[in-house]
Amino acid sequence: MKLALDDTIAAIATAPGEAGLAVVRVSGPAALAVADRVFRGSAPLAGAAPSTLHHGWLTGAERVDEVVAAVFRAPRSYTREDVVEFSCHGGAMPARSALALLLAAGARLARPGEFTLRAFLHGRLDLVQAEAVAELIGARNESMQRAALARLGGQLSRELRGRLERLADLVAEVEARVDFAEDVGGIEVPADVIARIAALYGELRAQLGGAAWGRAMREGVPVVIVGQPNAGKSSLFNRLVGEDRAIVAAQPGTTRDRVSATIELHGALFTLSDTAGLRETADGVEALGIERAHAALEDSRVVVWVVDGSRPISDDDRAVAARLRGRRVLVAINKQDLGVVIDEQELRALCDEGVRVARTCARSGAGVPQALEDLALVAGFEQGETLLVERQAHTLGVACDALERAVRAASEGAPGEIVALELREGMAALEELLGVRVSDDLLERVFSRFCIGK
Ligand SMILES: Nc1nc2c(ncn2[C@@H]2O[C@H](COP(=O)(O)OP(=O)(O)OP(=O)(O)O)[C@@H](O)[C@H]2O)c(=O)[nH]1
Ligand SMILES: [Mg+2]
Repeated sequence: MKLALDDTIAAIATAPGEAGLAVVRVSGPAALAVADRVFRGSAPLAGAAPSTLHHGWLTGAERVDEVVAAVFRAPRSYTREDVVEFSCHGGAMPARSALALLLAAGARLARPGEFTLRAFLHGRLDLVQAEAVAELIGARNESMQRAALARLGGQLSRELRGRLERLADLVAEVEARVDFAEDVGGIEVPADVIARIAALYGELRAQLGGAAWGRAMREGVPVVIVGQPNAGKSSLFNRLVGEDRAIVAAQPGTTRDRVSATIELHGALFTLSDTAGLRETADGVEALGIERAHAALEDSRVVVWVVDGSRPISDDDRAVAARLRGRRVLVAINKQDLGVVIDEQELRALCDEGVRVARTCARSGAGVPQALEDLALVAGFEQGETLLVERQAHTLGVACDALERAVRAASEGAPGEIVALELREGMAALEELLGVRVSDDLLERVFSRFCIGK
């Protein structure tokens, strides 16, 4: 990608099709001059005050549209360059004719994402924020929208910049010891510096943990339904997903395979999986199903644990509870219609703090709407949870691995030079993540995902 900033670019910024308006955008040093070649209003736009609107006509050999021109002057514009945005009539022709006029008047057709690229090159956005623009445009549910807006607002960038600064300090400290080895007592990395590297490493790892969550949000947060045979898992699964997908039968050990369905709750996607009841069994096929249930449990941070409320807690229940530690759990006390004998206090005590309890009758559907609300809360994206797009997760992973190697080397008493090398690699990755230092290739990859006109 040629990173020229000296030419003036133009593109249609709105989606094609019949609509009230279509917007054509011009940005660059000659934006006002180019616009004035085709715009006929009460006065030339070159003399317009910053951030003002002007009515007029776009005119070539003949008039092509009646428009409103919005004038933004550098640096107070999306790209930090002079920008004119023409609001044309919507539909197939007006914007296309307007664009043709602007190109004939000296603008170049913008490449996908080139307006945002310019905002990045002029320092208005870092790379994480620029990616958030694409994420926002592509957001398909409220959670994705919220996450993209948080990143656009710079939340993740600030965190990452803080960590990059701390890493730079650590590099400086380790290297200073190498440079003045005699003065500061040896070239090994002292324990307090190792501890600080390890702490930073831990934070980056935790942040990386959010990456899987980000992917899940686009594809569906995995939620596994577990419990003992016959507790009513399949019945509840069918109720939660709103259709009869899983086989329900009075006989324990009915479900063998994992059955999944995706639902939307408060704008986020959840992929629910019904699984085989967990118990010791001599039946080979059932045992395979139970293995699958365990595997599903491994993949899911969110669990719905279904218990039969009409029976007291059994040792098998306690065994299930032990497997749920560290996960977000919604306990569904099912079969409410049969009379509840289970000890809810004890049930809660078997779980981590923060567990939610729902009361359901999967047979009639009673309590299911509330269970869905509870599920959304249990699975809820915590504030401040970092959601990363693939590139960010990958680059953060590179930084993590480098810091992990640095901690290991330093702990084993490796010379400071070696530790510094690893730290520098981590720094380079964080810089790439933020776009402090990036190759043209990377920019090409990031911005080619954008639509034209953004
Ligand atoms: N009375 C009553 N019966 C229920 C309720 N939920 C499920 N059942 C019944 O309990 C039996 C087992 O239900 P399933 O949904 O197949 O239970 P499961 O947990 O999937 O069982 P496995 O697949 O064998 O592990 C069936 O006869 C259901 O009709 C409920 O809320 N009340
Ligand atoms: Mg079942």
